[in-house]
Amino acid sequence: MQINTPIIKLNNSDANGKKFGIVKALWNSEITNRLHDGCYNTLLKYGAEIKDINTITVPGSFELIYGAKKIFKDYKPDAIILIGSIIKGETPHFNFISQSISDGVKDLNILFDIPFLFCVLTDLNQEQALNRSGGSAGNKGVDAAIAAIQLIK
Ligand code: DLZ
Repeated sequence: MQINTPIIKLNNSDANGKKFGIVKALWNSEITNRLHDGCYNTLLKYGAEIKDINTITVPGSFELIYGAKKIFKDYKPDAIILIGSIIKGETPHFNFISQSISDGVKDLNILFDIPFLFCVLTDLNQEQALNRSGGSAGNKGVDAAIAAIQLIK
């Protein structure tokens, strides 16, 4: 059974004429670059133009919320995708950052009138992160791009 079937079927031109903001964290950049590639190429696949996709970077996932507010104000996109990778270490830091970001993205969705997509991997180790960023478990950047297009369709 496939559990992540898109609810709304997309046409190849659904992203055409729409503006997308992407905020990418540089922490664990091997993973966030893979997520970004999946996301970016999917937006292009559905008709978005290069001039209409604006990516900014922030140091770590904790700064994604600030980056999203900034790109919202400066660029006025139709949707914003937040890309990060948090990998569990020896301390509870993982829990604080993960919870803060998911709360923050929820708040952005309440406060502003465009969708903010949560493309932040929260993995127990590097292997899991690789699997979910273009490995055996797909690429969550692709999923986030599809969800963004569905929401603004
Ligand atoms: C400090 C930190 C740690 C330990 N782990 C991660 C991580 O796994 N993924 C991530 O995106 N960022 C991490 N950071 C950095 C924080 O997100 C943030 O950039 C710093 O705490 C500065 O505010």
